[in-house]
Amino acid sequence: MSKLVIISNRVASAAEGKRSAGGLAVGVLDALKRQDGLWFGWSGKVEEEADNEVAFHRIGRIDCATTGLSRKEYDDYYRGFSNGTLWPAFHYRIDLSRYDKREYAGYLAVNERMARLLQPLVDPDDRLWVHDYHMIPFARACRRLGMRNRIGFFLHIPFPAEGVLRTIPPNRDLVQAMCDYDLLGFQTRGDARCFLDYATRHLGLPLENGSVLRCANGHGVRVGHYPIGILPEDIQEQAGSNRGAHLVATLKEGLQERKLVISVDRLDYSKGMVERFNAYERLLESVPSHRGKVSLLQIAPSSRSDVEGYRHIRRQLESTAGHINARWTELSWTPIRYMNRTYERAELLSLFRASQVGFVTPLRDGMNLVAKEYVAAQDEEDPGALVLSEFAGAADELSDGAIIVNPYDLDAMARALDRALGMPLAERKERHGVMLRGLREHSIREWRDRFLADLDRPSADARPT
Ligand code: GDG
Repeated sequence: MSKLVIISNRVASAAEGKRSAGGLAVGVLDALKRQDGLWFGWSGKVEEEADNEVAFHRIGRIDCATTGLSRKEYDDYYRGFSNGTLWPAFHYRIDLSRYDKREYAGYLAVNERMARLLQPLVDPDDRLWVHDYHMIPFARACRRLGMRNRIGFFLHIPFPAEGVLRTIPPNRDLVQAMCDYDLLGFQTRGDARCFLDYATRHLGLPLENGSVLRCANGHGVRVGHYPIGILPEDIQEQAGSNRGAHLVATLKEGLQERKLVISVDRLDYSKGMVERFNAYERLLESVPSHRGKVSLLQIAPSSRSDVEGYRHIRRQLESTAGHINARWTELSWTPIRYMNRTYERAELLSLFRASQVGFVTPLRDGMNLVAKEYVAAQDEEDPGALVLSEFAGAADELSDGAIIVNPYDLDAMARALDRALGMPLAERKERHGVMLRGLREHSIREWRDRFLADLDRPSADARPT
């Protein structure tokens, strides 16, 4: 029987499988849970020399195969081109994006080495599903090895507009490499449109039937949008379980009836945390009745701390929180609780349920699973309100129930917070109901099924032999 092979930069270890803090890992684990398959990628280990060994482990029923990276590969491929060039540019931070052609060569070489290591583990009728910006040229590397499997690619982060993409010097090569997939999936219609704009207008490739791009080599690539979802029932169950009860009790004791606004993000400059803290301060300045009556809890586990932009955002956030707290704190009230740590998933979900407002305001985000998890974790009889950035992919699906904000507009964010904190129960229930229905209809299972069904659809061509 053919299997599903998932390829992503990083494969969770057995221990991380239980408490992973990345959106991709959450999505991949859920997608593989009910299907025989293999998850292949980097182990997370950095060695002096890459040894081309593949190690195997299991996460529940899922087989995992991993390899290490050499120090140089890590610097060029991971820290360099993936997270120093692609991530910032794809999130519209061209001020933080730098380019070094040696790093790009390293990025291509790691994709090629990974493809060579995977090849012996793959049967000809297996389907390959490649994830995210680290692995854009993976299909091209496979094709060069003669692999003719169906290969799909899903981009978890935004795909930028042409003018931004072109600031990455090898933009043409990257997009041409995407032509070696059979299916390209994006989070939103807007992302898919940006890709098609570039491919049709800049590269002059024809689009057939609205969704199949005819590439220079004659191959047809199907292009679509597949917003990643969650498992709402699972989240509801965990949020209401008593695994987080102790934590919530401690929190409530400290809050003493104050309202709680919660934000949870990997510590990343794309998540808009500084702007968010400033907007919260604007609320305290402009609506005095909230002073002493509300707390903001920001949970932000560290991420990519060896990339310079990340060290900077951490310092900036600490100083912004420090400044706001120094200005407003009273003996019995701390306005911002900023925690640079992770929680167990069930604990996190219980904290979502115990908060009156979910404050999710990235400057750019492919989807943002936290927004969806916040909604699913609520008590349906007394749900919290969601304030959500218009620049999160999730805004496409949640705009009927969330208060949508522009994260660059501090006054508008402060007004939105004020509105969310004072929202009557009937309105909260109505908005929550609309969002929850949408999340149930478009769960992560539907995301996986739709993507794989489209990957199986014969594309509009026979791949030239
Ligand atoms: C990328 C894209 C896209 C966070 N802190 C803890 C913790 N988390 C979990 C959250 C959520 C996940 O991590 C974060 O997912 P996001 O979607 O919010 O963001 P990214 O990590 O940037 O993910 C994003 C996603 O891929 C999927 O396609 O939505 O746009 O950037 O599940 O709950 N989990 C635990 N403890 C923590 O402290 N257990």
